[in-house]
Amino acid sequence: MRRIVVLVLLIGVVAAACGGSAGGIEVTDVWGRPSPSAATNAAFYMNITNGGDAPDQLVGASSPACSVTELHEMYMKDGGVMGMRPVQGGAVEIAPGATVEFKPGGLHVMCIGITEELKPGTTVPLTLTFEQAGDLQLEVEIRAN
Ligand SMILES: [Cu+2]
Repeated sequence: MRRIVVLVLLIGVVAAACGGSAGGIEVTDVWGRPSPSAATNAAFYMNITNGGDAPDQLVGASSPACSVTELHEMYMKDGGVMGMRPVQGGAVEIAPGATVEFKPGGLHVMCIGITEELKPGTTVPLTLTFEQAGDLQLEVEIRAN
C-alpha cells in the first residue's frame, strides 16, 4: 500500500510539469497566451480526458494569476457575432472515455483581472476542481503567439 502511495506521488510530481491526473481524470496541454498586465483578462486552454468508468464534472478553477476565474464557452450571438458566457450550470461534464478540449473559439478557463504579466516561456499555477476527482494542481504554459 505504501509503495503505491509513493508511486502515485511520484507520478504526480512528474506530470505537474505540464499537466496532471487524479481519479481517472487526466489534464494535458495546459496553455495560455501572453498578456501584459494592462490587459484585464486572459483565457487558459487544455485537454481533459476521463479515463475512468464514471462521469465527472469540472466544477471550478482558480489561479493566483487571476482575480476571478470562471469556466466559459464561446457561442453565436444574434447577428452572427461570437460572444462568451459562463458555462451552463457552472460545470463541464467529462463523460467516461471522453476528452473535452478547451481551445480558442470554444470552452476556456476565463482569467478575469490578471494580477501579473503573463510572459512567454513562463508558467502560472492553475487549480482545476472536479466533482469526483477533486482538486488538480496544474501549471499553465504561457506560449508566444
Ligand atoms: Cu471567457
